[in-house]
Amino acid sequence: MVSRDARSARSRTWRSALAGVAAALGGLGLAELAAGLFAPDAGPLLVIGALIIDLSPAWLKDLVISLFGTADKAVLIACVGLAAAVLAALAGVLEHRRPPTGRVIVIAFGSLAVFAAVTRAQAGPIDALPAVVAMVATAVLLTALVGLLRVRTPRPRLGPDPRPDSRPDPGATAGALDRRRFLTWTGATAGIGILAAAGGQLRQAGSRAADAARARLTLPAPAVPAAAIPAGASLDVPGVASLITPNESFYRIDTALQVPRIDASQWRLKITGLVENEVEIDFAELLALPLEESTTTLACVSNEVGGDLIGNATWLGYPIRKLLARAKPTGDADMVLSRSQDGWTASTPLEALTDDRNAILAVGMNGVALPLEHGYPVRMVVPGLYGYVSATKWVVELKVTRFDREVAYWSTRGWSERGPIKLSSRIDVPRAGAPLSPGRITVAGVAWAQHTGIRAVEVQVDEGDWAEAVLADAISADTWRQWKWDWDAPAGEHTLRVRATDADGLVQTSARRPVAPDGATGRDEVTVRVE
Ligand SMILES: Nc1nc2c(c(=O)[nH]1)N[C@H]1C(S)=C(S)[C@@H](COP(=O)(O)O)O[C@H]1N2
Ligand SMILES: [Mo]
Repeated sequence: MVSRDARSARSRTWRSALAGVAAALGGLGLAELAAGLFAPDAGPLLVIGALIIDLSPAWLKDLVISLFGTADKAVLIACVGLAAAVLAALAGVLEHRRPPTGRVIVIAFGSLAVFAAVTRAQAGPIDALPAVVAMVATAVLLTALVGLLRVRTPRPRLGPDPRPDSRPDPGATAGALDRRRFLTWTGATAGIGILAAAGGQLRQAGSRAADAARARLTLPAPAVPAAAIPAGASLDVPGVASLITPNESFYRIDTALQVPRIDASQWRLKITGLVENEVEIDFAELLALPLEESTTTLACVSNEVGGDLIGNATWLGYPIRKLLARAKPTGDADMVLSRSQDGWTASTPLEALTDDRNAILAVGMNGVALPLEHGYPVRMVVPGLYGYVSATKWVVELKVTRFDREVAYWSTRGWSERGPIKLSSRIDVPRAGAPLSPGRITVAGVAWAQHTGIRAVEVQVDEGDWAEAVLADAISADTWRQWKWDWDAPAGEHTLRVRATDADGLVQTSARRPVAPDGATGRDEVTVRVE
């Protein structure tokens, strides 16, 4: 005969295994939700699956593909899920018998998932979030559910039972109550996990739909093509930033923890505020307008002297001044507060959007629809102004207003209300620390003074005289310009400095100022050893 103690021990083993599985369902479900919201494609099962793919030998991959064909990924995820369930059950049992062994298992495998998430190609720090959620939530739920197995279980009675036999056994009643409580909480945990996972999946399906819609979009041909880029605009010096920055390597700066995924067919832009007519335009209407192409260099106010928060692209869009002309700003207006779908705002002088500069509502970047992270479906591009006061991505509203009435996102956080881009220049080659031998060395880089243009660039070695660099042909005043200078380098340690002069004759200052509140100043320099 099996003793009552042995039976209850066995049932508690089953229940602790169940607790482990439910805790993992809860934790992984919440992780899927986090992935759906903040880090698509970084769900813990998925990243572990990807890690396994990376680590498996070619023959195994071939075998799996030959066995399961295109279902190979689904099979892999199912296997990872099954393994996770077995591990979770084991963690439940061990957490019950030898706490905190179960939690240790959860933390160990959670750490593996975090590792898998952040070591993927193109992974950002946010991609660790789902795995961290899975680890922490599973550990907490496991502790709580296994804890329910311990409370108020009948205590072993020492000595003779003083109660008369006729009384109901309070231990047994409490046991039934505890069991019900345990099952309720376990079921609830598993249920929440499943719901959260479903929510995450829906959310990911939504973002994939936005990706797919963007990929399908064919942009109209420009009514006004960009001025041809002169052959002499690139000096073809290896190591100098390419004249046009590829979309993949274009710097990205924004406050969006999660890139807004806008359904372009739902997108509308409203022009509101101090206008005679409110104007509203949808995406199809915008694309039907005569679009213009222009090449403009965008820069971030946080770009340090010599930094790389700057890029040059050919944009396709519609002049904002033409839309504003329809809206007819009233005489007292002096600013446009542009707002993105996620609430971020920028304050742009009305004049910069109505003068002859090519301020546009852009839909295309280097021949393709705007990448999601660069503002799909529509963003602003305004030559001559830092991004934080002009380049609103995912833009949905232009509110015509006054600087003394509204303050934009960064202007309430220590940055200036106005942000014209400062004249600057950068040395791209030689790089600090590169091995150099005496003789001819090409010093080269880029210089920019958007909307004014560059007239000259000079280079100085140590404290010597400034020497005039060769300038590449300009694309326009709105783009950076390459420069180079051939240096007959003597052995020793040397410091190279650069300074630009803009088309108005202003010489780049040597006074070093930090990026806040309105852009860094100073001169880029690089120290090299020639030997
Ligand atoms: N919606 C939104 N637009 C934004 C920002 C932002 O945080 N949110 N950042 C701005 C800043 S500070 C810069 S420098 C540019 C950068 O544009 P990019 O990421 O396409 O290079 O976008 C601007 N537009
Ligand atoms: Mo910026």
